[in-house]
Amino acid sequence: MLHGPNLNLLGRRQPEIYGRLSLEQINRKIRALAAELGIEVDIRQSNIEGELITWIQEAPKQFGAIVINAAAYTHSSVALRDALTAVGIPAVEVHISNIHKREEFRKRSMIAEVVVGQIAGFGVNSYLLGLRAAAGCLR
Ligand code: CA2
Repeated sequence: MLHGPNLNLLGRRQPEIYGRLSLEQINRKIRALAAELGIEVDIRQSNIEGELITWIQEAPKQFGAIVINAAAYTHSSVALRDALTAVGIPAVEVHISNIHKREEFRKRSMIAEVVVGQIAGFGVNSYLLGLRAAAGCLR
């Protein structure tokens, strides 16, 4: 489970868009669901594009699927798209907000075409739905 830039600020600003839960509170819900589903989850957050890319590249050694909220890199990063394409394990794109009913620049996802599917607009539940979707992709 990868959280991209600025998601460490969750719960502190813009609660009308991103909710009131902190990233740690969201992570607790993710871990609880993983336990319920009987799967292992490793959760990481980075504000650095290259670090996310390194984690994606290393993922197949340890993990069967990736769930990613690439945050603002969603809209800009060819490098993240290339990394997700290169690794060859299924990835699920998640967003807390519905990026399709916000500013024009958020409607374009650079990674949408290389992931299995996208879940957006369900608040913290986007992560939980994403985890269920990824669990369904595990072999
Ligand atoms: O809706 C989402 O999950 C986003 O990926 C969140 C990103 C945004 O750039 C995407 O367009 C949609 C922003 C994450 C930043 O989160 C903040 C949280 C609290 C205060 C400020 C930013």
